[in-house]
Amino acid sequence: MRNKTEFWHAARQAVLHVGSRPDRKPAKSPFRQQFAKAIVGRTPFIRLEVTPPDEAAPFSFALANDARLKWRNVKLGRLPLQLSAYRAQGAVTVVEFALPSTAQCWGLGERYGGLDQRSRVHTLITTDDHSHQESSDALYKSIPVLYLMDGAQSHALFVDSPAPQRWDLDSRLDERGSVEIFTRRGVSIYLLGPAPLPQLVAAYTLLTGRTPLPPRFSLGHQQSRWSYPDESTIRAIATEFRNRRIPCDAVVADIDYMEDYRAFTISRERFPKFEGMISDLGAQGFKLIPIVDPGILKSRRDATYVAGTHKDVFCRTVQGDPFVGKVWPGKCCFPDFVREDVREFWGERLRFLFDKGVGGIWNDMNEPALFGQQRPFDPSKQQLPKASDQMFLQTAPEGTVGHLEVRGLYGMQMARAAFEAQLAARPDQRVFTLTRSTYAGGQRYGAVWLGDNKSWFEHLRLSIPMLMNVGLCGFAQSGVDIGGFGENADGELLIRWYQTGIFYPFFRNHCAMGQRPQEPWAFGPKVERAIRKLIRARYRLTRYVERLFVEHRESGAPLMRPLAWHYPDDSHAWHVSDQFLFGEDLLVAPILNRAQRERMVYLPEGCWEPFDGGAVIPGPTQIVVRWGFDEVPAFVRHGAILPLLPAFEHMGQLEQRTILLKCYGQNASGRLWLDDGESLAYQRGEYDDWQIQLRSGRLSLDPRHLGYAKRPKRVLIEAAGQQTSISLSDLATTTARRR
Ligand code: MIG
Repeated sequence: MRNKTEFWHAARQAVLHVGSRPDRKPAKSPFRQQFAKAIVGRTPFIRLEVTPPDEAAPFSFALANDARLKWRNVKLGRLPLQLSAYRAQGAVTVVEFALPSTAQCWGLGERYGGLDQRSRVHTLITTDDHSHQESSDALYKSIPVLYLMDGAQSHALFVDSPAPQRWDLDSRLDERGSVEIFTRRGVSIYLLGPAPLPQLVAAYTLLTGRTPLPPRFSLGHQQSRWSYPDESTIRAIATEFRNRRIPCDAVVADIDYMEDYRAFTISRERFPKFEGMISDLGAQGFKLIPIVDPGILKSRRDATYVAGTHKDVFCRTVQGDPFVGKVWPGKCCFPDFVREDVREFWGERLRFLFDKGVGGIWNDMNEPALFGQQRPFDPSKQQLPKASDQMFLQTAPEGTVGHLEVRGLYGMQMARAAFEAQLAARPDQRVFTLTRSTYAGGQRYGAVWLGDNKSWFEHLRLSIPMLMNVGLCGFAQSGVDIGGFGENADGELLIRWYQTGIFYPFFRNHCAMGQRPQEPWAFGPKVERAIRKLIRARYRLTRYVERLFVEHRESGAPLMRPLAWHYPDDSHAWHVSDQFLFGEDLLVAPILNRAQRERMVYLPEGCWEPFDGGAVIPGPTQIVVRWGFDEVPAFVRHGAILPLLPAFEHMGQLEQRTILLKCYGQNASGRLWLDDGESLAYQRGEYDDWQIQLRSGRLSLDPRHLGYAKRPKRVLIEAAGQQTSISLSDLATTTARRR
């Protein structure tokens, strides 16, 4: 193994319940010794193993690593938060812990609701709930990590099992929490902390992985619709963006590009020149992102079905026949993505699309969703059925198991197949994949969106805490459908949604079949003007967005952060979930209600300047702010230096745009990251990382790393209203000479 990162990749594969059963000789395993050292950083943690019932081993034991980084056994019952775990009747493992009244419950993946998940029962089982609202419970993802936020006593609890789980977070108001895991396999339980939130997230993402730097185009605006029905519509949409000078980097092809919705086919009638269309779009600065669903039509005339049958890739029932379920193409079979050979098979099929030049892959329906069978198991009513009574069987590394045992992995392993296939097809290029369903660690394989929201202000409001929680669970590139998927948007909603959405890490407008169109121009010139200005603001911030993804890679930090991430000592900040920080420097506080023109904004300590300019406001304070339709509803922190770009229309134009380093306040610092935005050369050191300082009017630029051959010659600096131009190439030469 070449370096630490690679070691981590290998370590994770073994640790996550993707496969390995907990091994029972931890102290002697050299791997685990290393593991303890690597993860601990500054964060203490405990790992608890519950072994499968059929094993003669003690049913559970706990391990902790102490200051000397040695594993030792700890007595159950003396763990922090009174953590304990045991096997209950039937196929249930139970984890119990104390939930002090002062603790908030953040994270837990994709939950419908605010930041704090406390005082309710949460079911984790991947579910296609296409009409979610307040009484919804399980959604598309299963990400079993909870942050118990309680000041200096904050912890993270990660229950590593892709089987269905039920988390009771003090629903009886008795200050107890519990997790029931419906499984006959083992479970690994990690308790990280006590530590501050950023440190907990750093440790959790060391354990489960981080999102690699995304390709630059995928930081831009994407336009989607179920469905743009044919080639000429897609071409027209792209041209419309360019004619109207509204920035956009990708158009999405939903299920209608295929022949009868069959994966790895293209409709001859509606997309006769699919490849030509993609290359023409490319010339205009657009990528095409096609959808790929897991269900393969059970038919002798379907090449994927034939090849898949030959290679035995489909999940089988206990009778030994391939399982058949209904989805878009009709009666379908489902690849067993937990198997590596099946992921490879899928990767070979995907080549068909990569060869045609698609910009990435959008994975949908991978809970897996089945028509008429949205939820195969309800843990509030049932016991885990015997493997033979589950819908179908799958192949875990230790052998055949019931589908429910590994259901949480289905979407993640499908996205992994797409991620790895794209990397193989285009070695050295960054990968874009988007998935609806996923599990803990799925952040390694790209972006997520939160499924079928509605064109409601309610869903705009909730996107903020929901995406913050998903981000705390490690998913850096996340977003919701801007404008809302179901129901009809209108001009005001769309504007307000873009005012928030320009700060979603994954930035896509998408709309359902049968709904009123909601492209940026759909509601007349006034709405279009406002949205154009907003999208441009996102593009002006691209260099900053890139820096935030670099930060995520270094520390696991999400892009959308709760205020308490940076202001942990501010007790008010702990309770704000209708505002967020976009990195450390931007505080976003958009309008989230119909017909509202003003809102209360909480500004923590420091000085804050409106992004579009205006009077500086000292915090901490609560103020009323009026946001016009075309205003960027954000404040910049004094002390920041933002890398800004002049407006442009697609990422292919970024390199030619002069960077303006805008200093906010007398003393400020910033960071400028430069690389090609497309390849993996940054992993070989081909990037620049500049540290910028402004101290009482004196400015300095110091390269922490110099490796990008195509660095721009000059950058502009703006401090105290004055602009000066600085030669980066001269600075780079002198630094190189000094070294
Ligand atoms: O049964 O592909 O969440 O984004 O447009 C619906 C059609 C299937 C659900 C996805 C949505 C997508 C739609 N899909």
